[in-house]
Amino acid sequence: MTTNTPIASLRIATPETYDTEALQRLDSAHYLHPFTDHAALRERGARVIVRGEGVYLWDSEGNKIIDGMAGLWCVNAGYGRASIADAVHAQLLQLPFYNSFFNTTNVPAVTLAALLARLAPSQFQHVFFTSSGSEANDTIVRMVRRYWQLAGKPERELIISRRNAYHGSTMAGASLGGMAGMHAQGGLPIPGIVHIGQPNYAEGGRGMSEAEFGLLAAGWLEEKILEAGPDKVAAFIGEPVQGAGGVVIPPATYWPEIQRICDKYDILLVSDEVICGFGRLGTWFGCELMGFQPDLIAFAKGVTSGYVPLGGVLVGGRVAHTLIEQGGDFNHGFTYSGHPAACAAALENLRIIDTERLVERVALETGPHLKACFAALVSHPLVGHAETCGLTAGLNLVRRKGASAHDCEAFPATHAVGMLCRKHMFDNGVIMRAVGDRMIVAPPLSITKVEIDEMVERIGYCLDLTLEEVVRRGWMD
Ligand code: PXG
Repeated sequence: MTTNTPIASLRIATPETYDTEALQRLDSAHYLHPFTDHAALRERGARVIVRGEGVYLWDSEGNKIIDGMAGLWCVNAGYGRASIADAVHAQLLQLPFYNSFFNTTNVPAVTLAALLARLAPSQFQHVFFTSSGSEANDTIVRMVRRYWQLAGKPERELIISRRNAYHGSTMAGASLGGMAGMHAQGGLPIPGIVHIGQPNYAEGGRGMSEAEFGLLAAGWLEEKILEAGPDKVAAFIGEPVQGAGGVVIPPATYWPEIQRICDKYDILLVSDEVICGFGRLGTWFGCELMGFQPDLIAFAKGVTSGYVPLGGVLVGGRVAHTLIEQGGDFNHGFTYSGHPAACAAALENLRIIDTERLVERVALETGPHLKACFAALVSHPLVGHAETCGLTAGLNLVRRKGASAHDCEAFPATHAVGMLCRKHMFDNGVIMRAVGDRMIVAPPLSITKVEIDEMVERIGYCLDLTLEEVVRRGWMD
């Protein structure tokens, strides 16, 4: 169909020339999207997003959408930041690329490394750059194994992660992740990675307090360590709050107990902060809110607000010292490690987050406001329970409400009520993610209280539409 398309016509269309159907045809003919059922997409046609400003997006049909997911948990500073574009532009003119291999460095990478060391908890004085969160987690797998070799314990290779965690889509990232659907498509996880249960109180905490459940769930780590043999275990990895898994917020007792167990068995503790880093939870890093001191931190997304791809690993003193003083060459790296334009974007983005006090605003103003708004949504007949942490929140669509999260009756999974609800949101100008029947948001950190009110009002309206449809289909009385 498109093999004869003239090359000259394949330029980026301007707002005056967007032809949605033509773009959808090209999209369906040539573009394989991530995590997408392409046969279904071909039927519907992809929505073409063409512009962003603040917390709003516009599609090629002129619809204005409030972006409750900050792109994909990443546009922390909001859209349309000319100063980030200017910083990247200036750097591209000055030096678009040079590598950091072979005893070479570049000015933005050095400066960003120093800034990250300043922002991160004090044990982090070193950083390794990648271009994504997946690459950051692959780097972590290689780094912890190298660390234990150098520490004289090469048999410590096993990494413990959690079910329903998301750590990326590369072979190691998908293996660290605990997504059954991903493991089923290609012989994963790779050897040397095992999983324990997630600290999901609504799912597993029936009959106990949150505090008791937190200790129980952390105890699964100790059980797994003892089962594997403590001298075989290299590291434990977890997201402070599980994002893609559905905004799973652990009880306050969980992470301190995980820390105690890792210390007891001398196991490296890794915090995957690809979502929680750079202010999402109201602290610069999620581990600070959750009260633990990791040895390694994976980051990406919010470090540049997604304007340019960048990720990396913050390396704590214990690992850094061993790698630097005893390690010689660490045979690992990417062409784009420390990419000057990506680092320039990060520097300007972090300056914005700092000068606009976005992290404090999440802690003191916007986060508490989102909490109050989601607490109010629980009065809706479809909403069983809702939880928030900083500027991320989730609510569960249920068939019958109960006195607590444990007493609600879920819809059968085959009804896919979450997807139905997501479609109403999509059609009515608000983006919310569905994880099963849990609807989640993580808006830009630049969102105002007034914009939160607008987002929540639209969410309420779409919940009404979903309720009407669910009743019409006879799925609810
Ligand atoms: N760790 C965490 C905690 C993540 O959330 C990654 C690693 C991988 O990062 P990259 O940059 O390689 O994608 C992520 C990514 C979703 C969704 O549906 C979430 C992510 C990616 C795609 C979809 O919520 N998070």
